[in-house]
Amino acid sequence: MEPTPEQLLWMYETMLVIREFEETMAKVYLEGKLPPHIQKGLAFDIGGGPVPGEMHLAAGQEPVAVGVCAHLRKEDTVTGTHRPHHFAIAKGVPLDKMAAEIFGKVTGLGRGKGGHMHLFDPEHKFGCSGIIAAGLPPACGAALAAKKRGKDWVAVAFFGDGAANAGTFHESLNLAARWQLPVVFVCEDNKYAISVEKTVSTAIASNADRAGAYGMPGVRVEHNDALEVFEAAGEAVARARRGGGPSLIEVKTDRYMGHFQGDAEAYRPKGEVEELRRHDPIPALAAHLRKRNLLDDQKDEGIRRRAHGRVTEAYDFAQTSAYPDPAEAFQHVFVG
Ligand SMILES: Cc1ncc(C[n+]2csc(CCOP(=O)(O)OP(=O)(O)O)c2C)c(N)n1
Repeated sequence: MEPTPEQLLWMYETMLVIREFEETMAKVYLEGKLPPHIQKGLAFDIGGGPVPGEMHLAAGQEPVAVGVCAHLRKEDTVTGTHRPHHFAIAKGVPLDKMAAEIFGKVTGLGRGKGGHMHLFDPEHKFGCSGIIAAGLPPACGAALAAKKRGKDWVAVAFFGDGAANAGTFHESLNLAARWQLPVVFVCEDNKYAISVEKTVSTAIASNADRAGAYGMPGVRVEHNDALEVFEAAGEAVARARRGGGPSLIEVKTDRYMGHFQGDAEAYRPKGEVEELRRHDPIPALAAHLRKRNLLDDQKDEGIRRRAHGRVTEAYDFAQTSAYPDPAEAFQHVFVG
């Protein structure tokens, strides 16, 4: 399936937005976490600064999000992971409300109570969780609801290679296949689960091979390339939409940053990130667009300026928004 010019340009701009969102966050996140704490003997104060708590960024993994979401509509559901920004952006979650949520502001998606791992947007049908593999069962639920209501909506569950060894992965695949649910399972193989290499934790090389055990098609995309992901996802989404049931895609992708910001990354072979960045999927897609005469210097400049403007506006909105009133601390939350 060939992407249309609109889909190609959308994927390119969305990858630029994601990359800039993540690189900006990497900088802002460090505010208040390094000196003077270092002088006080604390190496890294994870509770300090405007974005307290852990931060998992997805720079490098953009092709997975855009290659799949290019096929989705607003009515389709997406569940993400603890590393969720690229999925949310590609699904169309408003950037300003997402940024505000990450900064803990009252204008955020969850009025500042969820933070970066818990972005929920019912309007754009997006949710995610800090619990590994927790997104697969709700994606099956959304797919079951669509099927029962006679809609051609699909659900996509994104998860990591580490999550593919969790029980809910196997339970969800079995249920989705048994009930022929319109769901697409998409595994991001970025080589690591925190510091543990996939080769150490997983008995087989490709999680796509596990699909056969549940009677569904499985495809592995070998390159971190938006066009390759687009092609594999196109078939899987179309199959789900026409009532052909679930499928599983595993994409070989690259995490450019630490598992979390502040990760010393001692487990990485020396020079690994530099080598990965030599195959950056964003210039690769730009080159493809130029070859197809869809991009020249002037157009590229315009797209980059617009992407930069969208990210800057979102951060401005988040940083200038108010914190929630402490009086509403127990509103909208589960209190046991
Ligand atoms: C149920 C559960 N177990 C353990 C953790 C701790 N944990 C957070 S991230 C992570 C690794 C996830 O690896 P992977 O699924 O490959 O995703 P990636 O971080 O590579 O995107 C673990 C074990 C958790 N959040 N939830």
